[in-house]
Amino acid sequence: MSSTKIFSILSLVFFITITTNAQTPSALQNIYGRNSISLNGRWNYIIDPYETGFYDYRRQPFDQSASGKGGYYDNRKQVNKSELIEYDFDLSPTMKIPGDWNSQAERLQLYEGTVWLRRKFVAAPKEGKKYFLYFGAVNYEAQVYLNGKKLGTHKGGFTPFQFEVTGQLKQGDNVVVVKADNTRHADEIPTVNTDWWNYGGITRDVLLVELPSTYIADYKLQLAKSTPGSIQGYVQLSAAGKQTVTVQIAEAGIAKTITTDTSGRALINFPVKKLQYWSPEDPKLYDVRITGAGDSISDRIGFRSIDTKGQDILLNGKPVFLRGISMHDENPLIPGRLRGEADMRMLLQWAKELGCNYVRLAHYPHSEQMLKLADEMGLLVWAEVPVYWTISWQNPATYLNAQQQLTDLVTRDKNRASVIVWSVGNETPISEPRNIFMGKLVAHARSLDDTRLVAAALEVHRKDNIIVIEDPLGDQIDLVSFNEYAGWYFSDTKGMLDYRFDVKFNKPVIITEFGADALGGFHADDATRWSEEFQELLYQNQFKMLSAIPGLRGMTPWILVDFRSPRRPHPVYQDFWNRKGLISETGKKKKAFFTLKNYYDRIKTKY
Ligand code: GCB
Repeated sequence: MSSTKIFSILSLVFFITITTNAQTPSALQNIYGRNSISLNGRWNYIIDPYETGFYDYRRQPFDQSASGKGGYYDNRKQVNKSELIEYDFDLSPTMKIPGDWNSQAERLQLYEGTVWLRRKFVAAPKEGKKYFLYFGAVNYEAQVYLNGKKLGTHKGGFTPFQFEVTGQLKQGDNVVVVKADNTRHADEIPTVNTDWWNYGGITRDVLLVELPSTYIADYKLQLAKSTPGSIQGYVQLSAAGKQTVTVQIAEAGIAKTITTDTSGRALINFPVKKLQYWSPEDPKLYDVRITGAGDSISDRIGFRSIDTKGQDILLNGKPVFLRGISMHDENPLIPGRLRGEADMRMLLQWAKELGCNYVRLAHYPHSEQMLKLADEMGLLVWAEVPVYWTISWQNPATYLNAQQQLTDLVTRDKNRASVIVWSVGNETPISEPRNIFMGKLVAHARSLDDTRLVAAALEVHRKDNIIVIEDPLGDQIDLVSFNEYAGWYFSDTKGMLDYRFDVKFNKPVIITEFGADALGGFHADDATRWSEEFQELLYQNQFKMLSAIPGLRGMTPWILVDFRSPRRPHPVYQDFWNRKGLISETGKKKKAFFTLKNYYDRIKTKY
């Protein structure tokens, strides 16, 4: 029986994701709270630039032929010596999963296209249980096959997905094959043009997850925005019909039994008298346990409120200044995508050393563990979808793709206290079709979650020496949040001080980016581009400029660490690195790191 049939109509309604062959749910809530076996480790791979393992020589997909056979997913081995098979996974090299492919073989460094990845594993499926094959992220398109049968397709390089494999999973030996394709396309999200490395492959965890026949598919518990005296949300079971569910937060004295409605959903609305609110200074997490319908799951959830009032951002009702830094999901020391908790901790620890209480996780969803770590370490988070620069605003499929990625992000991270902002995009140029597209995304984010702020990193315009923020999207979002590169992309470190800001909205102002490239260890006078001194002076002058904005409530300068970018070819200063990091590619702090740290130390006492 196919996974499509196994899913009830109900779960289809709730969890439609971007697939072609199968409808599969958005990520199950709290995947790391589940019984699972890890399929991480070494996977054999075959580079397939012409997609020979997917199409026959008439360019017809093998998996759509009458037999469904012929592709590399058959995982064939020569059994007699006259047999012609032009691939062999067993004899092919291996790479580490999770891990992008670019960082694991020289000939893959700049590769864009298809790579086949295969992992053999042993399973012992039990009667009455359900099984899911889960991927934390595959960039960009994944076609997944289990034991030679196609499970489905997923698009989107930074969001999780899974396929139900109950009935297809065998006792004993199993084999999973993934065709990962990171080819860029104009109509996709992101589009062809970005300022980051297009790392391909299975970049996050792969898990085989075991669940009871009816399971807790999703839940949300958050401090209500309008009535902070209560915890609100829901528990969603995988099956329709009335069942009782118990929610316990022992430390807060909460133990409630609620009943699901005919759709399997039970609403939560618990008044709370005494709660220790989560904040960067005191990142208190409560143990939460949900039990019902033969399933149970534990989580650690923090409770806090976030709101705006005039030009203030209120955290737990009190004004807060967001001392932030932007970061990519990249470890410069590999260099490649973050591969586990140690890599994540390293980045967030650097942010803490800078004196941050806030991070911008640019420009796409970072991993689920990263958000859990931010919860634990007390860092507020701006979370974003890769609606970046100029995408196909008028293509309905592109919009649906963006909306799905936003849904998957919010679905996954809605219980994380650290997340205070959903960002629907970055530097998207004003036009009527774009305004409609972005406006719909803002409304969608609000419809999914009314407990957080919604924003986007806007562009600025210059009129003489005035930097104007007048993007009409500013009316719809909660923050006046914009990127501004005075001193780098326009003007220089002296001339930038002549600029003033004209902010057209009476909302909290957040500078989502400013910065300058500096090659770590290159020292010169402060008028010399690429020098640490230039970058340092630019930061100092930015602080002067920004202090003139009355509603300034935070910033996330660009960026914590140098990162790889195909757009940066200068042979001496760049070598395919964007050098705007405050920390170099070798992990060494540049002068501007301390400039920003001093500034944050100074203003810390004000808020
Ligand atoms: C930006 C983009 C960011 C780039 C940065 C730069 O405005 O949002 O993705 O990397 O500028 O360095 O130019």
